[in-house]
Amino acid sequence: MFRNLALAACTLLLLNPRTLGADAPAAPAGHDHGTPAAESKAAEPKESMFLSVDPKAPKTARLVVVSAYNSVNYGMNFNGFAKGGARYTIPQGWTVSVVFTNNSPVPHSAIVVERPVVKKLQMGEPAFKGASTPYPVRGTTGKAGVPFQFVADEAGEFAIACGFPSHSANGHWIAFDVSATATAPSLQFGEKPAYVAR
Ligand SMILES: [Cu+2]
Repeated sequence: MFRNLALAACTLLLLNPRTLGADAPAAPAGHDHGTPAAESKAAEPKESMFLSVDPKAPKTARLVVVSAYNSVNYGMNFNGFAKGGARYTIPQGWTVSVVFTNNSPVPHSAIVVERPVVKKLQMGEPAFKGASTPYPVRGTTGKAGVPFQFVADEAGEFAIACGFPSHSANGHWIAFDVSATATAPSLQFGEKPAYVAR
């Protein structure tokens, strides 16, 4: 019964995330946004959980990207951040090896796009060859890790966005910069100093 309620709430969320407010059926008290209870137990995100350097492969950054990590932005977050609130910076030319998981029964995905694309309803093709989960429009559910890898061969301001239609426009994206001058990958949460992986 409870599970059905939670799924019904998620369906509502899919249809119109912005209208889901404090009166959402599955919204726990004391949170800013409604969310299924199962999503609200996540530990405080720590940068080192989501970024490391591969000790065996040269110039390879390993990213852990978790969709619906917690209840932030109705679960439409990566690693607990939405609307560009977290920022990866990768040195140009490095290989980026991502493992994507989705904590929610709502389908989500991850696709690297140029920053202005996040405002669109559809994400189109990834900015780098291979830089998305399979079928980013359809999305995936389930906590099994989905790996993908690409070479960040062009400097610029990009984003890791959800490819499910309208999610990114509703904030389901974080910043992803490729830097011609950085010498090590880093991850910044909000206004905190960036965590540099070595
Ligand atoms: Cu999404």
